[in-house]
Amino acid sequence: MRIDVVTIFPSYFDTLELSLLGKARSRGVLDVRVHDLRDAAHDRHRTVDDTPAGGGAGMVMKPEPVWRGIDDMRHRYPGAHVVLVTPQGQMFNQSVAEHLAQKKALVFVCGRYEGFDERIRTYVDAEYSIGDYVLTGGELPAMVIMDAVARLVPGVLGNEGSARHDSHSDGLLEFPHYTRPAEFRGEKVPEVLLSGNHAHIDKWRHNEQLKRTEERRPDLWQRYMQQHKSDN
Ligand code: 9D3
Repeated sequence: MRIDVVTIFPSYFDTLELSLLGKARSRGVLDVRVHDLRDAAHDRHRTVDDTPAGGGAGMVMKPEPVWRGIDDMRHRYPGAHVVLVTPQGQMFNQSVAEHLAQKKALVFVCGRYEGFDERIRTYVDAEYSIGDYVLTGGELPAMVIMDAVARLVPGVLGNEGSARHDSHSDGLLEFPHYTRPAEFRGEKVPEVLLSGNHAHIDKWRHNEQLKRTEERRPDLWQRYMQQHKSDN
């Protein structure tokens, strides 16, 4: 998979080398390139922002450099899926991650200031937010999305099985995990997990998933119950 990022803070992305993305990059499974949006600004001061039309506080990302940045990416990768990262976007979640993981080339355009000039939305394929809280820019959200997407790309994770067993991929939270010692400060590992009876263990884990999801995530629980109405 090829991922391009357009940002006015390229150095934010230096830490990618340390993550699983770094390993995937060194193995050649993933090719991530970060571009400075200011390179697409053609004035002497490399201006990427301007005052809001109609007045008001803050600054707005100018359309020309952002458009040039996107256009440049589209020329290099004609099939690229261009994503604008903004608080107004569709909520990013695991199904979006699975959708994006099918793409051969992704471009993330990160915003700063109050946001993009509205006219730039004509030139992108999708727009995502990572949640209802206020951050300072789109860089961290782009990294969050990249991490969630990249680990679904075959060959990125060492263990190909673990991506498929995610909580959220079946719509339930994970069952509780334990390791040695069998007793820690008076708390025992549930006996069933030491029994060696795998049918029994699977049943226990699924039941724990259901209990935990009902208790902590009524929203997920409702959806799961809707989808599994006729199961028994
Ligand atoms: C006070 C009005 N704000 C809109 C909610 C302005 C504003 C706040 C923060 C405009 C841009 C930003 C920077 N945030 C992002 O670019 C961003 C973001 C976020 O803040 N939260 C969750 N997901 C995302 S994706 C991009």
